[in-house]
Amino acid sequence: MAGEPQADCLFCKIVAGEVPATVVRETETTVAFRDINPQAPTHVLVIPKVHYPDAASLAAAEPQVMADILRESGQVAADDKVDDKGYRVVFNTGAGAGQTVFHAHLHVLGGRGLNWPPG
Ligand code: D5M
Repeated sequence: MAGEPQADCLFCKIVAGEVPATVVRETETTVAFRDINPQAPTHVLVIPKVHYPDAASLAAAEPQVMADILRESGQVAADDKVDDKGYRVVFNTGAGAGQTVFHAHLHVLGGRGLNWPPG
């Protein structure tokens, strides 16, 4: 059922504590942990505890959780002290945009200069 943990989902396993992760923040609805393959000095993923495959489906079903994720991204940037120089938040959506894990997640990238447009 939508929102329920999926047995084959890596990020559901991180939420459940079945796969280790470097967790930096946790709330009732979200978990934030360091990306295993960082693309910047700060590279943290903020995910909902509930399972939705991408940002749009999460926002449609649970808009408050989406707001929680966005608030948490700001806290991550502040905690890592990258908020003053600028940072980027990204939801890759669909394989064509580079999404590889189909549990919604917001990338928080900072600590270096970031080009626009992204690759
Ligand atoms: O981003 C998926 C991201 O998930 C990618 O940057 C690597 C990261 N990843 C994959 N496995 C792990 C574990 N086990 N811990 C932490 N980070 C992980 P996407 O937008 O789907 O390409």
